[in-house]
Amino acid sequence: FTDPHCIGGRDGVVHLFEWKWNDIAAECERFLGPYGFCAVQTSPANENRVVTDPNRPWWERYQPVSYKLQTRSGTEAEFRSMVQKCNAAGVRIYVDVVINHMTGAGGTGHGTGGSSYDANALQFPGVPFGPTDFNDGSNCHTGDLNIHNYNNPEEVRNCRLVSLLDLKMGKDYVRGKVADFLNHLIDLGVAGFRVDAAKHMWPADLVALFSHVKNLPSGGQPFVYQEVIDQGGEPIKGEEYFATGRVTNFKFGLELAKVFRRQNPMKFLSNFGVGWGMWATDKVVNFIDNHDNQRGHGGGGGVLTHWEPRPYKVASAFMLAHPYGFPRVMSSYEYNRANNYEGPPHNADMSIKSVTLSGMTCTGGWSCEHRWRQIYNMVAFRNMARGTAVNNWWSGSDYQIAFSRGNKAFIALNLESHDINTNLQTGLPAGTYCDVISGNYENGHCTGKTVTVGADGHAHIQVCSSCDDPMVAIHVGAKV
Ligand code: LM2
Ligand code: CA
Repeated sequence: FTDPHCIGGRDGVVHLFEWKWNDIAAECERFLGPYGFCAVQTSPANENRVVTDPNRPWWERYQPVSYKLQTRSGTEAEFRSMVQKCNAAGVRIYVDVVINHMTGAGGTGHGTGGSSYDANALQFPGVPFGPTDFNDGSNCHTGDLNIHNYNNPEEVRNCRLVSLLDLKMGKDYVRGKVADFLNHLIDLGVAGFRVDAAKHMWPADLVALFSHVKNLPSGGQPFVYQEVIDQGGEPIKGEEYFATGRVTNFKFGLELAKVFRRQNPMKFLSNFGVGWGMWATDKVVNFIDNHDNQRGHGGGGGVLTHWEPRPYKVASAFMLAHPYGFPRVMSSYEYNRANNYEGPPHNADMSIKSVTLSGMTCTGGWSCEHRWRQIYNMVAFRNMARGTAVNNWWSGSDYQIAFSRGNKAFIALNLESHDINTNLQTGLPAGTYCDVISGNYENGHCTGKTVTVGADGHAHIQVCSSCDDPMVAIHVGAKV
């Protein structure tokens, strides 16, 4: 479950949060394929509760009503067509699957696919699930059935997360329905799953569930990465979930936020990864921020986000330049930060607005961090450097570092108040290279600065200190 099934030497997934299936299909063909992204993480694809108070928040998609593939992102036919087009463009699709629970307790209504639900009587006829398919007072002992104490693993797994009706994943019937849903997605061409709220399910139940999930048509188990918020200090540990795939590495973004906010010297990154007490490289999915913690939900706060573009770009460039783990790039939309429930850009009828473009940049409220040059060019850098280690580590002072990836790529980063202005070993063959931070490499030409590497691999490296993007990155795929 740990193989991301990337095609053609690609690496890394972008979370196109709340995008419509048709827009993702277009993005795979016009951008993600050509620019070397391995995969897209979609928002949940199955029917969810229509929440109107507040009006259509992003988090309604974390309240399933059935496993019908009908949401504000589109229909099953649109989903199927997206997967086909993305696969044809060499881009994999991973779906965010919400399988720990159904809607919040209380209330009745309809889902985005027209199925009814009764959260008072625990009835979800669209599946169907009924009262005996949910955990209750027999195995959750908190009285109100909600989770209060994260130091009690039994409570965290058998009781309700923020009142969400908790599925009895220990029951064959429930597992069967969830396995059917996952197998249906695989039949449609999906290559992997982000398992929502994995911490709230028993690892053994996930092993039993995934024993019923089929292999991909192209061979091998689907890629599985499990949302386990383990920032230390609680009894539930991410490593309990390794039997069914990778785990989302929450320490990664917290540690890099401290470094790139200048609260912990950048030069200490020389042994970043396992050396910092994090899990093995093939057990993690790394990210600077995600859709939850960028708005203070899910372990929230403290991380860098697109709202702080300068350190965010430097942190993202480091994530993509460094070989540790499988990286996930967040692609956000703008919202009123005082109303962190706000859903994606929408039309008057609350349907999701299509993503619009002006040149390379997204418009209409879509932030599209994955289309920021300093980020997408580092995806190409990472692909070029695949299979190489960190070499030629240099640190000039606390907040100035540089390193190469074998003889394929080289990066220098500067958060001091003085420039880097020195001769460094780049590890690269002699030649003139395009700095892919300040410009693009197009048809053999560079629209930004260039760096000239001599026969001995050395180059004069100049990295500004007070500029917008205090870094320089070169690789063998962008030689002038
Ligand atoms: C996740 N990962 O493990 C998701 O990344 C996260 O976004 C989900 O919570 C969570 N697990 C459950 O799937 C979000 C959001 C919550 C929201 C839930 C359900 O962070 O705030 O809860 O989705 O929509 C909302 C209300 C909450 C209410 C609950 C049930 O904010 O106040 O609880 O619905 O009605 C009474
Ligand atoms: Ca549970």
